[in-house]
Amino acid sequence: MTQGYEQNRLQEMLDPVGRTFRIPGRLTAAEEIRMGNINRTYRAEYTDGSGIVSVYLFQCLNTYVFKEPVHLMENIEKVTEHIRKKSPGGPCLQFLYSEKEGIKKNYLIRGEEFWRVSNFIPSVTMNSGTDPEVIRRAGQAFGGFQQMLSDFDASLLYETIPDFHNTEKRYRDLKDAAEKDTAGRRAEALEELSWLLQAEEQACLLTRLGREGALPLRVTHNDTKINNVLFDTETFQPLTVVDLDTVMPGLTGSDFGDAVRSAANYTEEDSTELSKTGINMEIFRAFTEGFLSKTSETLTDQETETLADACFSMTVETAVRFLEDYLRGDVYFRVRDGRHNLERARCQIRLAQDIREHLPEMREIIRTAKDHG
Ligand code: GN1
Ligand code: MG
Repeated sequence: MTQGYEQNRLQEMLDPVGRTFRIPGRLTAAEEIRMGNINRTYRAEYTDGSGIVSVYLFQCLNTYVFKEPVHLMENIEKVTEHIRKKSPGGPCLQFLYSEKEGIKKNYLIRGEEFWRVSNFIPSVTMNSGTDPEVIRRAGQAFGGFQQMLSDFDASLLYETIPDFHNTEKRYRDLKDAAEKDTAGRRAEALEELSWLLQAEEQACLLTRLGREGALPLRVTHNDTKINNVLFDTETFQPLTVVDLDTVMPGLTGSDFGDAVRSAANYTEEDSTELSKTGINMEIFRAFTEGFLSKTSETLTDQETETLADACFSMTVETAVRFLEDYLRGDVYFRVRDGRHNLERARCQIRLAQDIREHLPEMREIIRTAKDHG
């Protein structure tokens, strides 16, 4: 495919969306941002009559994953408004509105597609293998995010994906997928299945404690992959936390564990170099100190004591989800090829094994950080 052809295709797709949101000027450049495993994201440049360029972020939501996108957008509107009040002047995603016959909407439904458009925040994102100081700031950003939402009324939020971090339910789904074996892939995944099954009880600890009421329900982000923090391109200071599609009532440990799983792995989450995969304790320490510097005063003892276990839970849960999707024939996550979900699952299993060996050391780091937080 030539570049010109690709440009035309993107512009033809985005132009009518931009017009609905009454973006001034002409669409002069567009590119897909290949980040995120669920939605499709594009960067679009508009040029006005005097040559001034403005940049926007277009997203086409995955409505297989998000069944009620209108409710999801209502959630985001409420949450971003709350955050804007708490940190006025800080950069924040702001969605554009269309207006038809007096009705304002921050989305556009076009055939099967669900679109939204926001301002584009010039920034960089991090993956694993980043400088610990930058990761410490990411910990502060996610901890601060949770802190800002601590007085947000959870009953105002629609549950965009029910049971999202219910590890027990994730296991039931995995077993169902393995039993049905619709894609005929089970034989390829026997070793992974058997490892995950022996880890089940330990992995479900967080969910069980939540279910029993031993851990408080808070308003959490629920998708704290490290690349969901935007950093300033020069100073590497965090600008804002993005990807608010799954902000829902949840457990602190889910946010902490998911962030550790993505930031403190020596490799990317889908690496096939499994001998290198494992938990980088220097990064873990930095993230923990950053996160607890913002949250330690509000966390209960039980929450703090289970943060290390939460890293194990979230890593295993992610492996369970990748393997389930592999067995179902790649219906949920975007994949590079037919092995991708299996490779992702293997990498998360390897990381979980390494986390299990480091749990005592991780607990000690959390204790020390809490005392100094
Ligand atoms: C998905 O699209 P992205 O990368 O933000 C997924 C997360 C997983 C992650 C694994 C709504 O997030 O839960 O941890 O992939 N988001 C959803 O890479 O399922
Ligand atoms: Mg996401």
